[in-house]
Amino acid sequence: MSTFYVTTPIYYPNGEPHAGTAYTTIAADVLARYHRLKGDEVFFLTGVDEHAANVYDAAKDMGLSPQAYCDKMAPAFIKLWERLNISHDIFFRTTSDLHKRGAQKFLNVLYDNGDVYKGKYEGYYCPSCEEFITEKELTDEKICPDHQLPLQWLEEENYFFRLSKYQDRLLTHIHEHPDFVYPPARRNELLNFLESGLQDVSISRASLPWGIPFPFDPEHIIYIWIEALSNYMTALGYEIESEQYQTFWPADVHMMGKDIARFHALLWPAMLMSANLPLPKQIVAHGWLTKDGEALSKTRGIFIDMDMDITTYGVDAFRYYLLREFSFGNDGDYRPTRLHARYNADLANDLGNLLNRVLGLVNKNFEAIPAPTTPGEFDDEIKEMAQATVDKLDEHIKAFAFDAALETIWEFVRRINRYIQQTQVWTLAKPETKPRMGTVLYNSLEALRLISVLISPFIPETAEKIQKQIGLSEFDTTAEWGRLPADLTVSRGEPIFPRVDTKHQKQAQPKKTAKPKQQKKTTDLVSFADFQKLDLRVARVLTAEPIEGADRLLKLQVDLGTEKRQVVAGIAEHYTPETLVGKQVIIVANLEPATIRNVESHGMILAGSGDAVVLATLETEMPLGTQVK
Ligand code: ME8
Repeated sequence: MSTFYVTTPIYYPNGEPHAGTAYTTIAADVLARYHRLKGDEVFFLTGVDEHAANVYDAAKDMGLSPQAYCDKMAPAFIKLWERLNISHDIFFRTTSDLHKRGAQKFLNVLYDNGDVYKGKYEGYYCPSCEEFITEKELTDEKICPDHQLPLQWLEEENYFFRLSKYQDRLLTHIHEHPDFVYPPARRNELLNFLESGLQDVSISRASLPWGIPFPFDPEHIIYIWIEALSNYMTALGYEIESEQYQTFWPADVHMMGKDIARFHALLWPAMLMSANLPLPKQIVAHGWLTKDGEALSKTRGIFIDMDMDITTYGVDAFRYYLLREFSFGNDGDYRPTRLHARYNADLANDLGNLLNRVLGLVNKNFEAIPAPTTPGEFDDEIKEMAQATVDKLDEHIKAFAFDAALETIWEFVRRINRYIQQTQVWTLAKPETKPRMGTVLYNSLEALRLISVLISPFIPETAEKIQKQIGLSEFDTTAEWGRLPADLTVSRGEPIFPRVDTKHQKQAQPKKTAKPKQQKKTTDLVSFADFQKLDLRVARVLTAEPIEGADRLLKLQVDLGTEKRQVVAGIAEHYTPETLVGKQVIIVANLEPATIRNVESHGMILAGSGDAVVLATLETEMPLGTQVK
């Protein structure tokens, strides 16, 4: 069996965990769950980095001992990971004895191999980065470039690690392993940094009150980054070379933000080279989450209110949004309005409504899931697309392209919505077409089962809900077509993404375009500005019914994504109400309301109008509310 070992950074517990730390941890969770799905033996580590100076200071501010402070903070992380459905195998703390003994052993090995020596160090130090600032980075103001906080001048006798000795080997390794650092832009940055020359690093701090003592000189404390990085091995049982350590080291993926890529891609591998140990396979550094374009900052009060968003939309919507919206290697600006829009369009509409419609039709027409006895048009295409989706997903996950992975799954979701339309399955209830109806519904449910498997690493709660509603008693993880038994009793189906009405909804509505300037008109031509006044939107017909005493009219309820409307349409001679339900249409959304035969109409549906009347629609389905230009 293949193994897969993935880690997050161990976070400083000098404050509560926040959306940035959640982002990394959710991404690592997706990898862990995906590999479990594929049958790999997975180990997923997260934890806290407790011996930091910032932790010591925070404890002092609270009047607690550093250990008591850490004991108080660790549960806050565990609680958030539980809420976010993180499936870690270990929550590791660096104040554990297992870590302390392992870190000391590691240092002894570096020392025995001749890579640790004593020297004098002086320089400007940033207590927040826990790092000396290089000459190149130093400004006249002596401010940390990352934290914008004053630097401290430090002078002391330290132990040093011979990092410079490994410069060439590191260069060779990165050149020979193009996938070692992801994304490529970060790799290039590191190569540039490496080529400009590495200096030895100080790895001890004299007489600090908080930390792990040097094994061969207890007056010194091990520099936090040295012991912190070693956690990835000490947690596995490096100290006694346990079976777990032998099974999982080296790590497959160290996941982190771009701020700490250099420690992981240069310092950590150099230490492992010194200890003659195998290097982690990939260092994956994602971009920075910002809020309204600004860096998150406790001091400046810029933060993402994930608690509110999770309470409003649910954990899965939060996980989905983070991974679907941003390209993983790049920075991404968090916007609740976008979360709202994705919730409505992708989750509630594309996926939630699909499940509801299919379950509704099965319940109405069959006792249990019908057998697929009657193949027909589009079936083979659907099956082929299912397999192609599984394959593409694998490629995207290997490339850490979580957004593309989700888009690939959603292309399949939308294809199944179209399959329902193309087969007009709701019209097939007559005895002669019922076997075909059963087959289309079976295929749609099997597609939904497969979709639930593919989304399970990203939104595990939803995946389980879908399978339960389909009637599966145990979660079926097979990503292959044709597994669904034909006799299951499906449930009535609660909406898996109930409509959310919040203040975001208003903000989520597309901005009205600025009032265009008046232009001179000719009698036959309409100016572009006039045309722009039309607000044309994609909508879906929810219900359709005749209007008493008006043979040509139908009363429709349509869904625009952000709101529902009643519209009267003169299409009754050309469409029966049943064939309209579920169809995507284009509506003029800013038409003055009118009362037609005592029925209010809030918009107009576009249709080709000649001898026949044919509804205008888009070539493929698009999110509800999309503007048509
Ligand atoms: O650096 N956007 O811990 P830390 C995205 N203890 N990710 C963010 C983020 C943001 N705005 N802010 C933080 C440390 N992160 C060390 C690690 S590992 C051996 C030691 C995430 O609490 C991102 O993963 O400062 C970043 O790398 C990490 O939190 C830094 O966490």
